[in-house]
Amino acid sequence: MKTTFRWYGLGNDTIPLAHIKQIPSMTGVVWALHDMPAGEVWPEERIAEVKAQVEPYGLNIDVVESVNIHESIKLGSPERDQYIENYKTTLRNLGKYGVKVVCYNFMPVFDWIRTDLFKPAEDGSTALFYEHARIEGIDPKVLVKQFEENSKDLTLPGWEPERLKHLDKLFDLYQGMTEDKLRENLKYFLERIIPTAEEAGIRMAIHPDDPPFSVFGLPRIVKCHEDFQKIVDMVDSPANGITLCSGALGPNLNNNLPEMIRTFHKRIPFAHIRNIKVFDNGDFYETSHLTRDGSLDIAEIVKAYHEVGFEGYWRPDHGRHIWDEKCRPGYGLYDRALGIMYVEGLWDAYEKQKGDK
Ligand code: DNO
Repeated sequence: MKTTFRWYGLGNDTIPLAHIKQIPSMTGVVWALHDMPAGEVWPEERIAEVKAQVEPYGLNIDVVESVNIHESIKLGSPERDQYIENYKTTLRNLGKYGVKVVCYNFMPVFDWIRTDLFKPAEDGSTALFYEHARIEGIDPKVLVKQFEENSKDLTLPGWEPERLKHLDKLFDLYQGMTEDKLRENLKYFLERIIPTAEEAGIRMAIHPDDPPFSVFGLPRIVKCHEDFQKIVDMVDSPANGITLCSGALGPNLNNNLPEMIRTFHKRIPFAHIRNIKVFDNGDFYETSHLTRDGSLDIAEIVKAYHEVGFEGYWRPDHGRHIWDEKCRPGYGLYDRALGIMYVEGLWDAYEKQKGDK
């Protein structure tokens, strides 16, 4: 599998490309034009610019996370066709510069949701945290305000001001939206863009809902094995794929990640590997990648990828904030680099075991 690292772009990330390159096994950055509003065409010049910044470090730009989906596509409203055309143009533009995988999500209104960005742990580190009791009954606008105050002036992916400006209106538009209707809208989108993705040499990879259950009454359709089956069946093409994110699926402990990997590996171009600790009441926080630190068996997950001969891209996911690092919530250098060494170590051990047999 090919190791990658999420990077927010020059001037928008605390981590220099030179440092990313020094992480053992590193092949490329996972990037996006974070300032592009959902629905707009990504101009070729901007894509070329990122490529020119990254390649001198011996890193590639093969994976984009994310090209966000305009809300009209999720809602199935009449303007969606124009936004689908724009999406296709973006895919063609990305394909021209060698992009191979585009990660996206289909979560209404919000992308991922947490209640704390810097929750202190006993060892003095901090990490992202989700607390059920604080979500229940809270006005989403209050949560957004807290996020803005705590995110240290950085725009968080999926929490772009543009998206959140019209929160009340958006919630109104989703009144009556069921999982089935949302699924139909995803199918409509996939049927139209997958042929373009194929031509552009791109594999689309839908990211699971994070957390994998309904929040604020909004429907969720990418949360478990059955949901993935429905999605891969919508358009039967390798270009219609999945980002298998262990941390997003993990809060539902019934999600059997090794089994999902064995079932869907041919449709997984991109893997996110991270651990979380889930409490009995459903709260969870993000731990180190070590199996023994969290509720997910990362060693089994990596074993499953090894067994199926996974050759796709993977990245460590949200890390804790350690060693006093000042960084984007979840996206520091140190803990994610440690995560990579753990996962690569497991991989080597399985590889060696295979040789010994
Ligand atoms: C947050 C991320 C998400 C993820 C998108 C993928 O840290 O896990 O924003 O990138 O959901 O489309």
